[in-house]
Amino acid sequence: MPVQVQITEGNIEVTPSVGGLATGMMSVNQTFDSLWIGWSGVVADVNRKQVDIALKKEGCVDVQLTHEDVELYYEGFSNKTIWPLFHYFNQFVEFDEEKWQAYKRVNRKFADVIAENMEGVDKIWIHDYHLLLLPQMVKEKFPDVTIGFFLHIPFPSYELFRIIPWRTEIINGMLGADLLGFHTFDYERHFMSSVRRLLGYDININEISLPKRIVKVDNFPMGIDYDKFHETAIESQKHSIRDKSEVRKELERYSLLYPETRFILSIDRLDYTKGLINRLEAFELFLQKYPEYQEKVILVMLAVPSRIGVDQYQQMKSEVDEVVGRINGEFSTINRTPIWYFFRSLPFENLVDLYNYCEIALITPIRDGMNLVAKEYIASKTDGRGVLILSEMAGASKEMSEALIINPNDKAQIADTIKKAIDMPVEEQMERNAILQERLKRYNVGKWASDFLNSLDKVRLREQKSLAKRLTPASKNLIMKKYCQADYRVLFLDYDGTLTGFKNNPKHARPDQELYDILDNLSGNPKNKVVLISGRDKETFQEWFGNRSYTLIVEHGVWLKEAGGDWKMIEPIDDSWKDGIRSSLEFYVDRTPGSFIEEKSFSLVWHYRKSDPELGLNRAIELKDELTSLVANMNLEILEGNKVVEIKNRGINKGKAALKVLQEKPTDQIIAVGDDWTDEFLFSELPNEAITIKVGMSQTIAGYKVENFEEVRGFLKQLACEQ
Ligand code: ADQ
Repeated sequence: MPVQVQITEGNIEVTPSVGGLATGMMSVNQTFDSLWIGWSGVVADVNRKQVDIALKKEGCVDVQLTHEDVELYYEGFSNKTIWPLFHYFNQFVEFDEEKWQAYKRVNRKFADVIAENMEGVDKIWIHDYHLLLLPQMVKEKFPDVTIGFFLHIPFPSYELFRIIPWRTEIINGMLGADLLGFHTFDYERHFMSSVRRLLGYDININEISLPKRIVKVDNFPMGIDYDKFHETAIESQKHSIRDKSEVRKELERYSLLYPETRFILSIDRLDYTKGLINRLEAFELFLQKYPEYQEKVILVMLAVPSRIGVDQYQQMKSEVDEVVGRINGEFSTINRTPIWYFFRSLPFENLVDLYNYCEIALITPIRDGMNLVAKEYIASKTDGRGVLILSEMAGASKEMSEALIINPNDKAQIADTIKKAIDMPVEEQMERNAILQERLKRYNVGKWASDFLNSLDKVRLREQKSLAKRLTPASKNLIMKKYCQADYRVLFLDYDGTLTGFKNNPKHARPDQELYDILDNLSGNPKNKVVLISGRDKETFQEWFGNRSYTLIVEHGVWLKEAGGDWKMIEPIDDSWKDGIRSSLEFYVDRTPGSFIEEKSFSLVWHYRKSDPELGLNRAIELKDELTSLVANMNLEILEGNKVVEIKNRGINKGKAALKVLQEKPTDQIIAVGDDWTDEFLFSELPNEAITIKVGMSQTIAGYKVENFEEVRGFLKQLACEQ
């Protein structure tokens, strides 16, 4: 929450929280009429009403957690399962059904509190790993509300994420959002990879096509309130030493005594992900490797107490105490101690003051979603001096390449980098920091929040447009009315994905009796011409529909067969190119398990539906690249369909073939239904008054959208009932 609640002797005190998210969201809170729902941290059976009244004044609503919730949900599933797993500490991960149940229960509590406060709400922004299931819970109850979700920690690679038994529920929970934000592109791509592998949804760059809607995924690196840090730093320099913190006073006293001393600052929450032990050991190595600095460099290490209810954090505390003790024992002299270690939180001004004073910041997390301390350190520099040493495992390293970037597991590299930082000329420090400061100032936390919310608005607009295309009962009635008035109608129907679902092997997607009945009923009406228009080969369609009374168009418009007639080529074409291209495709089949070649009379198709989804996608990109140069001087084109790459003669498409059919006789009504982008050719060539229907939620030029092939069948059944 943006405020902290403290209860002392029956009094309730509410003070603003400091730190990244709270300050960031504060600016958002002020721009909108908004409500902040969260856990206040109050568990005790205190006077609830008083807490609620105090929070309401601050625009906050408390989700009440019991002691059991805190233990099983917060310290439990959130911090003993998700936190370690998402930070690649799988040795600490606990899989415990009771904790998982508590996680679901508390996410539901949040959903209930949201539901109680939904009046006038059109946007919800959900934050972080404690609430991964909440987007879906809210979406189910309020499908029209726009939901954004931001994950503040890393999203791990699929190989790690897959080990969690509840992985599918978690991914589905997150997909309840309309926009999902991550700090970096890496987390985004790991998430996409899990979606692809676990749920098999189609992904188009950064959009996931769910059966009923599109989810957008993007990265928004979180910034800080740059001006606040910078201005506080300038202000604090005006204060006399008497008003400074004890730590700062001590630093200054020491500098007076030993002016050559260099201070290295290390600040984090005490957390195993932050890499405190390797930092200490690297510092120890530095002192051993460069003994000339033993009496000249001091590491000021501040660790903020955190999650003390979780075992690993207590163990970590003892381990840090021990290592600090050992190094200090080894290198201390009567007057000097190399590590000054403080286990406490600091007031904001004092924190900024320390950032400002120390020449070097050493930030070495093993994994960190972003790491705001790195940004705060740079923002608090007022004379341009200072060197930031930053772990490449922190999301912040992606934007702060002017810092000295290290691998937190490479102690020798860290030790050498400390030396490099000490020796760095002032001009170089200033040059690097000027670039860093400029970037942090521009992409500050306000910009981060507004970018996210603007993106959410765009998603919302697109959704509204997409919703406007839904084939509603009212639009169906309108189509039906025109249908009844028309004396001659032509229905163009794609097959796979439109009249039937996809199967791993296309041969298995045979028509069933229900489909035959629908099509027979429609084509039995002399006012109708039913045209099945598909990318399939003519042998398959001959076998399935050869003796039916429908017109068949196959291979995207190469062959046409009227009911009772023979197959005819729509235009004469040449297939002598196939041998050369086939051998290229065979090379891809050999290297992509599960993929195969389908041969049609005038095209070759490489299918990868059964392959590993990511390998398939990569190979498809490679193959397209290779084919593009191969077919440059040939009259061929490359089509990318649903998990297929097809090479065929240029200038043949469903749209052109459809126009051929329409030339025969004036038509009163045209209805065209298709799911693939090859059907977009059909939609675009048809006259404006044609009724075009897209199956699925992706972008289309069609006039209407339906969800799936079942809905198409329902609609066709309705048509078949009319005369
Ligand atoms: P954290 O893991 O908490 O955040 P970080 O981003 O560094 O990590 O933020 C820590 C905050 O605590 C900073 O704003 C800092 O000023 C404050 N702080 C640190 N030491 C302090 C002290 N001694 N006294 C007072 N305040 C102190 C999670 C993720 C990060 C991600 C953020 C934001 O783990 O990776 O950057 O959320 O998304």
